[in-house]
Amino acid sequence: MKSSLFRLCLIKRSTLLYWLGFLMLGCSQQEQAPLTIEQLHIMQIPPGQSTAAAYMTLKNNTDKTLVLNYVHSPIAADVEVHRVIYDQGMMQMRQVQHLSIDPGKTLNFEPGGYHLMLMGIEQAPAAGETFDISLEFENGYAIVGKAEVRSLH
Ligand SMILES: [Cu+2]
Repeated sequence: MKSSLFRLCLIKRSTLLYWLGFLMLGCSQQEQAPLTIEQLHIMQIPPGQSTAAAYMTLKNNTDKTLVLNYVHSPIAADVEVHRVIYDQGMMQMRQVQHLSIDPGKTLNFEPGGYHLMLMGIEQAPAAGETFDISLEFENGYAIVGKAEVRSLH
């Protein structure tokens, strides 16, 4: 009698641990990344061209302003944040030194607006290939995005 009661206790404890583990797993899966990069891509680079503009959707999931400090990619000598502006009807590109993204906000990098300017590309990736672009923020946060090379056709 005594031993069967003991066994019952053991079963209950293991069941409890099982459910606790399940709950903790559920929580960690729901935890959101501080930053989300979507649709990161460049258009296929024509022969002889060593620069390319990269586009993406960047979302700041934190409750703090994120300031982008440094961008780099193994395929480019240099990567700058640019913004297209119109000055007296003339289209110009300006470098943005410290791009900030407000808490909870989404920033679209798109033609005619913000873009990442990849310069000094020696070996242009082919359409369908992917390559890394790393983003580093003032608070020490860093993220690597996979950029897709989209076909011009
Ligand atoms: Cu540019």
